[in-house]
Amino acid sequence: MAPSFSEIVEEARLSARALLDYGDHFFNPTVRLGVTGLSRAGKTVFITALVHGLTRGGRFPIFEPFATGRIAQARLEPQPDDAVPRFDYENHVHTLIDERRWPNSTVDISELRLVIDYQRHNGADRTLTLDIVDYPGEWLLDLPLLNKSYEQWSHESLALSRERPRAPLATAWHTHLATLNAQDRENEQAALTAARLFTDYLRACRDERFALSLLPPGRFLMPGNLAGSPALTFAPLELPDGGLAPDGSLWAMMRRRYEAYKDVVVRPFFRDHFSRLDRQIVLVDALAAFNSGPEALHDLEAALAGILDCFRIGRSTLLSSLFRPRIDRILFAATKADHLHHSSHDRLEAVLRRTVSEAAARAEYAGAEIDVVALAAVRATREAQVQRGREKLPSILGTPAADTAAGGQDFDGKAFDGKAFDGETEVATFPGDLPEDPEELFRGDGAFRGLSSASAEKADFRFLRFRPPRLETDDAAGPVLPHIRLDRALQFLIGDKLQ
Ligand SMILES: Nc1nc2c(ncn2[C@@H]2O[C@H](COP(=O)(O)OP(=O)(O)OP(=O)(O)O)[C@@H](O)[C@H]2O)c(=O)[nH]1
Ligand SMILES: [Mg+2]
Repeated sequence: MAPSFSEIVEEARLSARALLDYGDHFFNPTVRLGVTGLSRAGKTVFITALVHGLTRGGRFPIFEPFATGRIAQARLEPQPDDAVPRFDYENHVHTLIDERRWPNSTVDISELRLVIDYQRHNGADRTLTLDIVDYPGEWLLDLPLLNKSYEQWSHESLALSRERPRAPLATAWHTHLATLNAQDRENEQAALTAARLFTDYLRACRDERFALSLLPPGRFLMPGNLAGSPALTFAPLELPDGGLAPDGSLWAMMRRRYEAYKDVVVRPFFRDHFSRLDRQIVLVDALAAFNSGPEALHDLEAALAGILDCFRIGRSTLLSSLFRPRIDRILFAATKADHLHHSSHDRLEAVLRRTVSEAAARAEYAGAEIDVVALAAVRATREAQVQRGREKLPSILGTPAADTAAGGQDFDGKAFDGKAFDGETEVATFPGDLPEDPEELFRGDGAFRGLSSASAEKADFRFLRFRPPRLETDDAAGPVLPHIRLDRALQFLIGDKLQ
């Protein structure tokens, strides 16, 4: 298909930007690191811990330039993009360390510049600028819309909403949909109601119990300053196969708005942010998906395939042979691994590896180097062996937050449900073992049950929400945040740039 005018203009702008960035790059090597993940995946905590560790001297034995003392210092500097909010680092550190609370949810893109002074292996002093860009994974999952017509998207979204476990959550929206005829005259009230019910359905899918991942358009759940605008007031319709939208019809109206969504939301994101990244870490809350059960895991798999597809889409656009999106390394990280005993970390990694590799194969992905890690940016727990009868159980100790609602089990097998935590007392929990064979998690035959298919007491895996750890403060430079494998992530993401 010949590229449309707007696509050509877009490409021209992209290439001008790439040249500009390239010039900059030459004198002052810069790595733009994208940090993304669906909402609550752990982006804010990850960036805060990473910057804290690099600037305050964290314990990073596997991050070679740091461990061998070649990094002289890392400091924050004003960021390059004036129109992007600054990542609120100082506040997040204060919340995490002084208040022992997790930072509040963030819904927008933000940026932070870190400058690293280091010594090359050959002894020369150099500087690497690391621009960290935090953006919602939901925006990334919107990119495939660029290649989809309204009709395609509508058809796919409807089909998905008729499958389990989504179908029961879509009842109200489907009922309204049945009263609409796509060929009728356009009608603002019908569009408003459809968009509202469709959004309610998306929100229900994201609910903790279901933890579904694949929910475009992303801005419906985080509208920001676009709330209520026509670009966000559309929904899928039941459409006849083939045929064209009659002028002035509801169908034409929905289609126009879908295209507007792509123009005002998706394209600018691609142009201004995505296409400029060099490296990418995708944070995945795989534990929340386990907690919900196999359907959530399959959904996550589809979302990861969608994400990998984005990197491919980026590479196959018109000018990509000249100005390829630069991402050459992608790290998929399962976050919050501190909810598991270390004996299960390798299993967590294996599950993610399986999920990503199937997704990569389906997306026929060949391009950037991909790796997988199970990590905890901030380790909120310690480990212990707890004797139960004759058995020694590999357990974790932590302080559950006072508002913890998720189910759990103590050592008498009693459910934690309904038990109030005071937010101060440490408890030992046995979160459940991940199965040795990752396939068990994906099978829907009840081999492994999550919360959406079993009550909290019957579910095979459940976790509590722990408060951030209490830290030793006898160190003159201030406390250091404990972590799990954050250094391995750093080594993969920027280790080669600090040779
Ligand atoms: N135990 C533990 N919990 C974590 C860790 N990282 C994140 N969490 C939990 O996950 C929640 C979400 O983390 P955030 O970093 O705010 O996630 P986010 O991706 O920035 O979320 P949004 O801004 O809402 O999109 C936190 O409130 C914590 O409860 C971690 O390393 N360990
Ligand atoms: Mg956040």
